[in-house]
Amino acid sequence: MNGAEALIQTLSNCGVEVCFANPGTSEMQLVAAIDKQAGMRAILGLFEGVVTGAADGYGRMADKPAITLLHLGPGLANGLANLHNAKRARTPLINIVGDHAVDHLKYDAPLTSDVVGVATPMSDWVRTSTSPSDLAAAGAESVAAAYTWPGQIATLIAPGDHAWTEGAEVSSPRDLPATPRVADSLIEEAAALLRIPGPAALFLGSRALREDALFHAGRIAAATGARLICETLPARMQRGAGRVSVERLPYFAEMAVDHLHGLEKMVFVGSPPPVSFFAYPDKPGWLSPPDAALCELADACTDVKDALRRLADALGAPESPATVQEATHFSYEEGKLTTKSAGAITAQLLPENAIVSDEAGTSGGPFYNGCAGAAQHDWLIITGGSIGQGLPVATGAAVACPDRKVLALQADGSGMYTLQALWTMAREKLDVTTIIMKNNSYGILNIELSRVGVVDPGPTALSLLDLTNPTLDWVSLSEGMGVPATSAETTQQFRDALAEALADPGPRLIEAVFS
Ligand SMILES: Cc1ncc(C[n+]2csc(CCOP(=O)(O)OP(=O)(O)O)c2C)c(N)n1
Repeated sequence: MNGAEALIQTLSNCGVEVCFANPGTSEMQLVAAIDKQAGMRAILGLFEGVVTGAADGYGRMADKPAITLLHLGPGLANGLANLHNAKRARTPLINIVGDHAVDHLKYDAPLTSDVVGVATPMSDWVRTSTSPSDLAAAGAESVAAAYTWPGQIATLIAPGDHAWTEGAEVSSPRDLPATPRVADSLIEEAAALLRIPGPAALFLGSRALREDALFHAGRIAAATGARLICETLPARMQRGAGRVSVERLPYFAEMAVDHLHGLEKMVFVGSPPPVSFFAYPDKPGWLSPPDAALCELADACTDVKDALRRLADALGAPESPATVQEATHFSYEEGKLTTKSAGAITAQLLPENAIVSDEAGTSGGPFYNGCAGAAQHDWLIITGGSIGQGLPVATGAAVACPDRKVLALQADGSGMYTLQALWTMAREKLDVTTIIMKNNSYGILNIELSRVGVVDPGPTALSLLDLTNPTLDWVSLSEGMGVPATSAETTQQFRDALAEALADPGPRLIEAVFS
């Protein structure tokens, strides 16, 4: 067995089942090894941002790592922006990055680069294999690193000669690291704070937004009257009618400050105190009320469900949670399609147990708000603010959950970063319905331009925020990659197109043109 075969067998023995790949010459042994490995599904992405974003979507939904297979420093570099999002999402994920054979590095051949240097900023764990027999051992360690609660980015660099040399052995799975639990003293501190009368909030993030953890947050709300608020960009949020509902902190700093205004006590579970996304002249960066008492009970790397359950019990909370979401009645005006009507129609038609990948940009509000009281679903958001996440994450989520409908709510500008994901959806016959929010603009940047204080911007500045001349034709782009597509300008057209797409188990795209 060569090193590549030992590595892939080891990863498979550790439970890894999916490889998202965009390989090159230095990864050919690994490609051959994956070919021989029963139980390892290999999926090609036509750009590395698709590969890493798909592994992120898979990890968020499967709660286990997929591997990516990437080509030396440049291939990894192409995938970094979505690894940034995955790192922010605390997704379990393993990158296998090929490199030149060790003896070849001295020649400084064209693809030579500092792979560790490229990997480090967007990885939690980086390791280069030191010998042919070490490659599989490093693979087993990478799995344990990726599973470090709630998830980490592990990057393993595999020199070509370590992959091709015979005589390697499979390495056994490592023990997974234990999940830290919050100390009793902190639970008591948080309970004491919440017992003091006055406006309070539980501020939730990361795994605290899963249904089982939210249940205990709802119990705490029932016992104390505390509001439940969550981070602006959660990795995965379980919501819909019958689940404990949470207020999501607004994006813009001044709105966020208003949202939290008047709170005297805040307890943080799965999230640090929130800060504004960017700094602006004369606007706050720190969003919590200056006089509020802040208690950081449990960070994202601790067992937040356990912390919420123990806090609820310490408070003598009832078994029935507060703030349980009621089913909503959806209404909208017929006629020209707007984000409001499209959001309501989407909420109305949302299938039970759907997964929504939300990179809808400025069009997204009515979809998110509309779906609050819709059928139960998982909502995945762009965690790190690095656009180009939406379609790849939808791809990976569909691979992880083949029995669930995936909806990609995709702003047009962000969609263009990684639209090759449509091809992977078509090739793998993934059950993803994409809705393109066609506003022909970098809409948010038009808003930000005035918020940072630019007055009277000139035509050159505006042209940098505009997506016309030429206008993008998403129906052609999609069909060119094998995904059937249609355009909708009215509520009737949109409703018909969405109903048809949701009834089809394969990929579809709807270009929603808003008035
Ligand atoms: C990797 C990356 N590059 C650039 C940006 C800056 N940026 C933020 S939003 C945006 C455009 C968003 O336009 P679109 O996706 O069409 O959504 P809209 O604002 O129109 O709703 C850009 C370029 C970013 N956040 N991430």
